[in-house]
Amino acid sequence: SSTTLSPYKLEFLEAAINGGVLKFGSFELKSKRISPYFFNAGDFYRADLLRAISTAYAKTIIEVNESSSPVEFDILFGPAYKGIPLATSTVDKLAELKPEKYGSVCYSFDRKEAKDHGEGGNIVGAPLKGKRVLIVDDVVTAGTAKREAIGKIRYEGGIVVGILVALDRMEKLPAPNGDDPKAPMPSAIGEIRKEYGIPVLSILTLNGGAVEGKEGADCG
Ligand code: OMP
Repeated sequence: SSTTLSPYKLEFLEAAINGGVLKFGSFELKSKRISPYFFNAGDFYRADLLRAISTAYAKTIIEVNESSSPVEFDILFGPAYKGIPLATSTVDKLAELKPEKYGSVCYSFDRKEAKDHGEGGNIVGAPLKGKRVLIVDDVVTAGTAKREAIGKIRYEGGIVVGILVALDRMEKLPAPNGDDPKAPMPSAIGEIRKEYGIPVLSILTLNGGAVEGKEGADCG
């Protein structure tokens, strides 16, 4: 296919590859499937890389909210641990790019372990009760981590309005044990959309076949 990426998406892709965040080779996924690439959001630890990803998330949000199907939210939620710097840096970038619209959006994230002393609670940052929450995270493979985050947010009284990931890996759910591993399975992101009735947005969509180069070069 021949698609044109907008400049901010291209800059993000270049930063991810040059910074070693998006690696090519042979990697075992959480689902046990072997993939020709792996995207590790924990590797955006250098200032320029963090800036590249927060800019790409922020611009994706701005673009969606200027489209005919906006995803309005009060709080950007980054599931611990990798989601924490993603959510905090992205609200900062949103306020920089469009202060009149995003100057008062908030961030929050969950604790991995419940705290039973001090201020208590399982959430750090903005209280979720009654607020519209957009989850920001790395990738979706099976959707397990996203389901867990949705559960935690709803438990605190938050309203999950969508999920924003960096990379849509276009993963299919693994075939159940004993089934033909080649049987057609629904997409992991599609299942989340259906199950929760929320949009799942991504900066980039990466198709395994295309990355392996099986489709050949584009002409023209
Ligand atoms: P789900 O939310 O269950 O789909 O889990 C996705 C998780 O897979 C991520 O949060 C990572 O721990 C891991 N992962 C990546 O980070 N990058 C990839 O490219 C692929 C995976 C993976 O193992 O599938």
